[in-house]
Amino acid sequence: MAIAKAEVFVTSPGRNFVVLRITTDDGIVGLGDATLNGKELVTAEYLKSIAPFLIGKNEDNIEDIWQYLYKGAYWRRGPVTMASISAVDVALWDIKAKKAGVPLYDLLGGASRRGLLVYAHASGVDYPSLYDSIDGYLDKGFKAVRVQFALPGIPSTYGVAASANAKTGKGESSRYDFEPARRSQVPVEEVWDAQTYMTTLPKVFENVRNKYGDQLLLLHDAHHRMSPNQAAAFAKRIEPYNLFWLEDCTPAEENPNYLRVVREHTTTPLAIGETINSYTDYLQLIRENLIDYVRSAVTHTGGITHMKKIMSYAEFYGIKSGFHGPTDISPVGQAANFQLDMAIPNFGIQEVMQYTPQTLDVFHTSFTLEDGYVHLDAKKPGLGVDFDEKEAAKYPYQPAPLPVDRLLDGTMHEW
Ligand code: EZ4
Ligand code: CO
Repeated sequence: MAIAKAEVFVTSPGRNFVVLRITTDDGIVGLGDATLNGKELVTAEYLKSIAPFLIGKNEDNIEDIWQYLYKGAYWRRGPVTMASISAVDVALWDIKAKKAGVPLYDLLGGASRRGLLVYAHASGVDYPSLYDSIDGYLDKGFKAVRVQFALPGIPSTYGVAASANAKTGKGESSRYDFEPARRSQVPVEEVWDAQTYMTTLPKVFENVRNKYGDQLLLLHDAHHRMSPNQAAAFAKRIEPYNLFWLEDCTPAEENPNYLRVVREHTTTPLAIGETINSYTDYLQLIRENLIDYVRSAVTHTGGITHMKKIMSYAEFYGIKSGFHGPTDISPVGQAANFQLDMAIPNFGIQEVMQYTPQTLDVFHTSFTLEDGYVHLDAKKPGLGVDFDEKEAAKYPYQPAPLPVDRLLDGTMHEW
């Protein structure tokens, strides 16, 4: 009853992923995901540095190992540390559930729902391509879509699929090819203009609402691009279009009080947290009801152990989950999101994107998507994902930093 091996893999089947594989002395294998987009070699190195600490420890004592890695690090928190701790934590939960012969959510209190409401990424460079993209998801049964739209006069806009193929939103071509980081040594530079954005997007939501009616759940990601006051004005302006949420309307990671400004002016629901990685950053946001949805990924936030605590705290404030689930989280990490989603009472919605076929050759998943809901295989013990080491070795790491952003005059801005 001890951890015998902790191995780290970096693989790039379309984009880079960091996999931790823990093996017990009786041969049970658990998987964790430490992918941190653009910084994959850093978390891989962190995991290699703590791997020796794990050997010989009782794999059952997940909370103690978590505290050992968190308090024991001395240099607490931060994305690299928390993503690395998460990989260990998720791998240990995977092992515990496999030993019990149950899906992981069973150990977290059991299933609280039949399936997980998910949303997909629709986008367009113009109205025909946006409607094509939305129609593609509706044809597949999705009930919720995130809508992003290209800004006139701006060469590329966050969240808008870049290739002609991805414009259609149908079949294979629905793959959102903007996110797979553009592989280069140095970041791509993009341009941002809030004035253009704030005048373009309300019209887009109006048109989408008019075309698709009231039932479509409509989400949008502002990606930290507005000042607190701009965000307040924008969120107020789009109220008539009844968004499910407005994500990252302002970089409140810098100061949670930014959201107070927004809250004072609007009832548009607010989601934040994909760059937040610990409870300390959530305390004020939750206690003061400054948000409606917690947006962190399990993999970036210390794993299931830590995220479950954050969601329990959020529960007492009427705040729900909307875990980050882009393709820069591996299927292992996405499975960790799904397992926690199944168990918590305050589940809201789950983000999903289409993985490349190569990714699905490396990671064998067992979840299915039907009628806008993800279903987990109740017969599959643990996370429900297997890792093919040989297949992974075919795809060596390639540098792929995230883009950076500048205003029209060249000033650096949040991406
Ligand atoms: O920019 O995952 O809501 N989703 C997002 C993502 C993030 C990337 C960063 O790694 O904002 O597209
Ligand atoms: Co986002």
